[in-house]
Amino acid sequence: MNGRSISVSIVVAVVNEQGNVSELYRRLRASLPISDWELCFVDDGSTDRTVAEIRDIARDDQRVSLVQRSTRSGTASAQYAGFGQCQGLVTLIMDGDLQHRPEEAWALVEPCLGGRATVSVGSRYLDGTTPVQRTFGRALISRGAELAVRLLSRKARHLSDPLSGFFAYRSSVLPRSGLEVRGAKFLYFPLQFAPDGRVAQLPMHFDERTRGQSKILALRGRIFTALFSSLSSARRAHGNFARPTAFEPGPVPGGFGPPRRSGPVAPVAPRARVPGPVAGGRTANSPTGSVGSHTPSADPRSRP
Ligand SMILES: Nc1nc2c(ncn2[C@@H]2O[C@H](COP(=O)(O)OP(=O)(O)OP(=O)(O)O)[C@@H](O)[C@H]2O)c(=O)[nH]1
Ligand SMILES: [Mg+2]
Repeated sequence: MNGRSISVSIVVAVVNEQGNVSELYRRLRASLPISDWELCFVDDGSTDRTVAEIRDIARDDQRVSLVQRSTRSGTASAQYAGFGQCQGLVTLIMDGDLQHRPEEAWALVEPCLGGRATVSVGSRYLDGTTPVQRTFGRALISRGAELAVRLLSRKARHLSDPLSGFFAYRSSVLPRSGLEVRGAKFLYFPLQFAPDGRVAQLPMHFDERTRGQSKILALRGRIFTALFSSLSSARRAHGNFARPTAFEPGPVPGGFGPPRRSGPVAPVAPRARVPGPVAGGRTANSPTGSVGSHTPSADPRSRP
């Protein structure tokens, strides 16, 4: 982005997501209320038209970039590789299959950009979300995985959706290189590094995939190994790196609430409205909010 200051970097790991990447870009561009963002796709050897589509987008919009890796090395390491190429004050991680709504991206970014949270996590299980449709087997695996993560991670214990792949964090919380990132969930890295009480949760919709195929299904029994691998590498990384010294503002109003299956977790004040209409006639922050109100004086873009 040639030395321009960037508020938000959006990192999207993809494998064989043709059609989805173009629509994701279009919807993000239509819904983000700022223009100083960048979008980085990290592709691990797609065999369809995904890479060609991303190249077409990047040719027309310099804010879009592509990191190409030759082998499938897992979502978490792809997301960390993308983060390493980005410069934004806040980083947003989302999937490239449109199960995360681009129109809801800003709602996750805003608490971090406003300095009220270090990490903000999208949850599929708070009020205002659509129920996640799962087959019995898939639901059982998900609940087992959630339980395992809660038992093993003090940091993830209070999240209503500890397997979320839709989250934002202040980029200063993590080093941009040097961490060994493994497994399927990158969330545990910013979470591990974030000071206690600085994590917000927000309800997010989770849509059905309409194009391409789920890659997580191919993991089957290895999903647990992939999760433990992420958790243990995040814990090790945190132990090996000094706490970031970059600016971290005061506590998040409300911070964590207890884990709940319904209802907003943390208090409380209505979320700041995002200006402008977005695709499909929705507003970007249609679900109810769960973090405190915005402090106008804290303009993050003026911070170091
Ligand atoms: N770069 C990269 N991207 C991946 C890899 N595995 C999955 N992805 C991408 O990560 C995102 C999530 O993958 P999905 O297969 O949809 O997994 P999921 O959303 O956790 O699971 P579902 O609920 O079944 O969709 C998608 O954008 C995939 O294309 C990988 O090894 N490398
Ligand atoms: Mg998916």
